[in-house]
Amino acid sequence: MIARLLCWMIALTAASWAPGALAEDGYDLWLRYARTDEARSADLAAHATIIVAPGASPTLNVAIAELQRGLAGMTGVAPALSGTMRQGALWLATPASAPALPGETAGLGGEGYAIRSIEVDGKAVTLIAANSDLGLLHGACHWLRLAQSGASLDRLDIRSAPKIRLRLLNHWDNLNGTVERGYAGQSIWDWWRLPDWKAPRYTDYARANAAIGINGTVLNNVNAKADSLTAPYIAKAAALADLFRPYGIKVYLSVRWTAPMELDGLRTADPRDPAVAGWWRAKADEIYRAIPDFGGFLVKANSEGQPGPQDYKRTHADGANMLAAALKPHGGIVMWRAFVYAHDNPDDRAKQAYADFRPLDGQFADNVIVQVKNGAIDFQPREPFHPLFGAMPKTPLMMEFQITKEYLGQSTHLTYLGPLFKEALDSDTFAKGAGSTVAKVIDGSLDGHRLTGIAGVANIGADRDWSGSIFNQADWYAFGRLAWDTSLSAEAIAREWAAMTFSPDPKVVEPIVGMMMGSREAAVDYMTPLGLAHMMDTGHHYGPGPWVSDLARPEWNPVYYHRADADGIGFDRTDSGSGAIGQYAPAIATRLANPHTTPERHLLWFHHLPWDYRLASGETLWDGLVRRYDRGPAYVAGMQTLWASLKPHIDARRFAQTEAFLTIQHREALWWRDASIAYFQSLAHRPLPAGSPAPAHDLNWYKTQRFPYAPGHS
Ligand code: BDP
Repeated sequence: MIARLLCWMIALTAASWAPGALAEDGYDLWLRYARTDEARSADLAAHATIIVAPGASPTLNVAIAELQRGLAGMTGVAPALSGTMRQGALWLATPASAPALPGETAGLGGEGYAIRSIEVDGKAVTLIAANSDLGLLHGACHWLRLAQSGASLDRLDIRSAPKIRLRLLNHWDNLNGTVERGYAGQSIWDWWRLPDWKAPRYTDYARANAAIGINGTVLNNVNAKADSLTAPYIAKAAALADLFRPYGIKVYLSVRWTAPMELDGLRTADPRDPAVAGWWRAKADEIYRAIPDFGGFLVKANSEGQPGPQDYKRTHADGANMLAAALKPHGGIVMWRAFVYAHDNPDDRAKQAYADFRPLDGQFADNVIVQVKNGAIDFQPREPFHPLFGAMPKTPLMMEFQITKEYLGQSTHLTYLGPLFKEALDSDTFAKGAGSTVAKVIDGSLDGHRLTGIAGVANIGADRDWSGSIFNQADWYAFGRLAWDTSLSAEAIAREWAAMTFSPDPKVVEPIVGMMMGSREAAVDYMTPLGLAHMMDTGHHYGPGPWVSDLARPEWNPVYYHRADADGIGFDRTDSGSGAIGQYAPAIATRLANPHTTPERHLLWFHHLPWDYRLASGETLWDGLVRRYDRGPAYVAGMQTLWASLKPHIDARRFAQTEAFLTIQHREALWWRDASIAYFQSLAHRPLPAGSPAPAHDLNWYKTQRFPYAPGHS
């Protein structure tokens, strides 16, 4: 018996040291701190003393721990803590710990930092200065980012402070462990075993988010269950809040409008009813007793069947303000979503949020912020910016991006979202003349708002690599980096991420950045070129379904969006159509009224055009459409070739995952192309342009594909 046990032990020991047992699995995200070469190691080791004042706070402790972990990982030697200056040291200081700090921290606010190479007592040191320990944590993370990505650590002179106050993840996680539109496994929150079992992963989640400046997290799905407001679930949220607090991350909850009726039998959820307002006040008091720094509520009301104040003939403002009053004494806020469209409203879906919300401008309480998706429909591969941006100057508007790729290839397609986020942020609303960008609307500078925010629907799940694929991590990373600083370029962010995720070697970074930068455009090409939208199949939104026309509500059907027939294709949003163009500022509307002055990337979003309409290239709309459908899979094939060339430089496990996923992506890109062309050709009755291959199957084959178990649809 003992001999057998010994055999097992030997076998197990051998297995755990077998090659590959320590393979990279993506868990470490941008906090890998991989061992550097000797020269760089020596460079980094010169900084192996951390100077801090005694009596560190929990936040300063996590900053120190991160620096120690990072330096130990990169150099093999754990840095020492010291109270006195040493050559090369990293000096972490706030005005409270170092009163002589000469004006270093002015203008950095509560979260910003400065990193400067200075001399103190004849010794060269790197000063990380901030007004708070949280600023020091962010500064330490910035320094570690430089260290990991091979950047020079000399002559540093960096100042950085976020312009946007709330930088939040929105988890669409359900209490039963599923995730709506989640493609990375079950929910990261083990609601059942919380609050007793606090998985170590929660702390790593906080580290990863703090490193990119995320400062809040909405824990549950916007399609909320009232149960998340019961005492046991408040205690679970409180346990997470306790873990996240040292990292400067606040917890928020999505709330269900009818919670007072469902949980406590109130006869109404009318926001003007004193009993309803009283219920929410008491609920807010209860939450703040458990979570003193609770952030506030996120609300999806009167949208896609969710209840809301309109059920009682009240407005969104009435509803938001009632909740805001309950949170106000505690300093909490309400994020009220503008993602609304009603089953009994026959108007163009793209117009409905504007129609509902714009008249309410100026009516929201000062602790309400209206959360608007980047486009007017729904997180499509490409949408023009939402016309509400720039149209509600008296109301703070918060951006909502979708990091999880519901409409961009879900778990397996490599479609880097940095360029999509940037395109939206850089869009010019012309609200106050040229230069009134969406970024300036949401950072408050255009209209002088102090309550400002940006949210990303998280792509995080229980998968070991957090996001379902290594490359999906880049979207989480890019969201955080842009939330902190909207002026960063998508390419610079991709470069940082690739260096930290794989290697700072340009032989690795450059091809990877090359792959990433065109990848979202490629998805637009094979899914929804030239301004098409919502071509996805029913329910799961996985794969093409441009023919779908049998769903209960018109705007759930792809045919509603493309309106293709024998004569042409596209949604007429000019004055002769739905008139949606009129929701934009006149400078934009005038350009969009004419197809020839409409950017081709949005052409069919705004215009219904004949198949023989001439594009700028001189080719017909039909030929141009097909050419784009061809271009998408070709780009993916190019990514496959580039990735294959990287094999000698990438660890086996992560190489294999990406290789397999690119194979899936290529197959599915062809499927998208073929199905879309087969369908549109059945209407347009035109031959494919020379060199463009016929679809692999007939239209009926594509129509009969079924995917009842596609993930993400809860
Ligand atoms: C859509 C999703 C749906 C969400 C909705 C929302 O398909 O699952 O509930 O957005 O944002 O994109 O509320």
